Amino acid sequence: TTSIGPFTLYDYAPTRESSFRTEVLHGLSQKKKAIPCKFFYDERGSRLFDEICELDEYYPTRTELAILRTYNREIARELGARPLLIELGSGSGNKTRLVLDYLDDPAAYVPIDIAREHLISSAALLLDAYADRGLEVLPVCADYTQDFDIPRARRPTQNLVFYFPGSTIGNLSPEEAIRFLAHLRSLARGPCALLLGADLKKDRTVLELAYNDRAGVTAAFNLNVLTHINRELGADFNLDRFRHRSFYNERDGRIEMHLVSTCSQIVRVGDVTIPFTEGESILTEHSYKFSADDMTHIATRGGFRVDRVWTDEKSLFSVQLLRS
Ligand code: AVI
Repeated sequence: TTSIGPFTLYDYAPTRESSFRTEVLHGLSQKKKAIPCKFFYDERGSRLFDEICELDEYYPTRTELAILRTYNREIARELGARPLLIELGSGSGNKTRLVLDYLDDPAAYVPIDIAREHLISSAALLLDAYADRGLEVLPVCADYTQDFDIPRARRPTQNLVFYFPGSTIGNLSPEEAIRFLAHLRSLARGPCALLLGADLKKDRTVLELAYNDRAGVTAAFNLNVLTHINRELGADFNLDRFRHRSFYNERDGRIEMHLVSTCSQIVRVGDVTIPFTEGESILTEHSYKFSADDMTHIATRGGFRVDRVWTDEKSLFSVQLLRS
């Protein structure tokens, strides 16, 4: 742990550079090239993602917020007394207050994020906002899919609630999602709840528009991963020679985002050369969409059951409460 301002920071973050390079080169050397979607989020990528969340076409953020606003009291009641709220990938924390505000005497708030500066600054804002209620804030800098310990709150509690909004669970494969749920159970070392945002299956035109917005923000977000790699890994991707493509893969129930090479070309990443044929693509993201059955299946195999589901009028998005 290190002391930063008012916080004792629990720090489990790996040295980023080495894993970035290894994972990118591994992905680009596969027969079907891929880049893990977590590398979208450099500073510009995070800003572009925030812009995506404001787009007319991108319904998930807006809809999730509306569901939380409508059902916050009911959700809080379900979460019970003195919960320890552990947010996975807390980011800017704008979905945090909608839940925190209504909780019955929260024991503490534990934001977990890999982006250290972002984590500290949003934790400080939160600490300030809840100063009158004396909320304890215990930030943990970690990749939440990896191992870390849940810090002990000053006020002991048995009521552990993980909070994972935004349908980020959709960016994991079903197998990864199941392993992730099992991982949460082992972190909790006892019964726990998971408040989860999950995007729902729906008409493909609505889905495809959300990932192909007219203003081209999603395209810029997708292409930015190459700029990130150029800068950090000494690569020479030419952004004019790749184009954004995303579509709904009905069979697998997921949006796929790709970067398609518009010509045959050779790209260097440091001292490694990567050949591309014309039309060859790099898979940059999966975004799974869920039916009630999909979620039940994943929950059950991960050692949880679906206890409650809240949704909007059009059934675009859902907030689900899982219990172990
Ligand atoms: C972060 N994640 C849930 C977003 C999604 O919809 O899968 C990322 C995103 N990709 C393109 N637009 C938004």
